[in-house]
Amino acid sequence: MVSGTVGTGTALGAVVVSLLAAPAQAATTSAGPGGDGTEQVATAAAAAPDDAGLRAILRTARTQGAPGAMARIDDNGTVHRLVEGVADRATGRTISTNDRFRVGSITKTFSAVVLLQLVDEGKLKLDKSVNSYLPGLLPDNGITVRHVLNHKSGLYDYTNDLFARTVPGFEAVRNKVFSYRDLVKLSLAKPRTNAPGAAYSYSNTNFVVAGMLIEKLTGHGVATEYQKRVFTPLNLTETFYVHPGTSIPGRHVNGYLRPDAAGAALVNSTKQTASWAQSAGAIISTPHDLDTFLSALLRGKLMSAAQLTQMKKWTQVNSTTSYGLGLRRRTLSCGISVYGHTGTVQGYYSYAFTTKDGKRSLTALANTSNNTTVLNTMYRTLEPAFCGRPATKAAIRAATTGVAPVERHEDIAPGLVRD
Ligand code: REY
Repeated sequence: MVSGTVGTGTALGAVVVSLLAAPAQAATTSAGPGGDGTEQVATAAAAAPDDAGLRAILRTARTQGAPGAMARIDDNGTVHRLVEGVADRATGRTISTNDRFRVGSITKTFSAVVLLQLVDEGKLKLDKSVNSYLPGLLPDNGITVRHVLNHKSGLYDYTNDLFARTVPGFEAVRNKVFSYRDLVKLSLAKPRTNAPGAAYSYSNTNFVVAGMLIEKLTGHGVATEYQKRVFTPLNLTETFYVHPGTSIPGRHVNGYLRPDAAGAALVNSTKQTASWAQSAGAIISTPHDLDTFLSALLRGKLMSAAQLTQMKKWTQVNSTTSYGLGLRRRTLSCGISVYGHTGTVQGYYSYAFTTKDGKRSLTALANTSNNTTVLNTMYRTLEPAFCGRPATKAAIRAATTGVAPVERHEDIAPGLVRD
């Protein structure tokens, strides 16, 4: 079943209406009106979201093994909701964009926001050693808070080993409660990937350290700080941090983990402590709340302009992706850059991104994981959401049939992704 677009059409005005005839327009830079050579960014000349293209991608994700897939776009007051398939295989209940789900590493953006607020309050300095706040925690005083937030610490990602075998790895931790120190210890048992600051290497360990910093500097667990600093001020009533609870409160999407063995039945992975992830990946939310969160972040509502500038100091990850501080930037085929994060927890692949001005946001979810094909399909939701209808027939074919070039999911360390 598929729900239609809700809302009153584009709110972007006459300029955009004329652009719709020529899809996939990017924001452009042009000379100032007085011909004085002043550079001005033209007002949001983004093409309208391509609902049909988005729907086709969600359908593809289903044919590739996701029981359900959904997307919500909040476009300057106009809401687009698209759903395909089921939230629950046992009952057959259709997935809904109002359903809650595990957001995985989108949690990292929340953790970074809390730490940058603490910088604003003068309680933390980005370029100070982590060990100056948590004495003796790390083996190298050269690892700074910034290195942790931009994945340049060199701290090994302990999840590589925990989930080397997908279902046994998951079953071994699904009811386990780890302390942050347990997780750091697992990481430090392995050689570091690089010297502090020398290279980008995505690692959950970094955001476990971020959680420890939050706890140390505030005297509270991360649940309290997320609630006080982000969930409550933005009225994110559908967003939760229940660790070490195992259930998703209220109406939610079930997660279905794909085993490594070809053809084996999906494993219902909805219930788990997510203790292996905590401040790196244990938040539960909805598309509405994630869109609201990212929009507020990019509009500068969650920290000072100075800290948002720090958050947007980019390290190039690959040709289309850069990483800031707990924030990812993707540049799309139409030239638009979008800001947000991706997330993977057992049974859930999620994408949440917004435009530079926070005016258009997308959250997309498929309720399976350990399925690289589905992951790459979901990656393609960004194009119809932010670039609009593809300009050529070849691009339309690519968007709907899965022949577009796929990239490795850069959030997961190399050993983890299996086809
Ligand atoms: C952990 C493994 C993924 C997931 C991870 N997630 O690090 C963080 C993120 C929080 O980036 C699991 N894969 C899967 C395997 C592969 O078990 N053997 O796909 O569900 O969101």
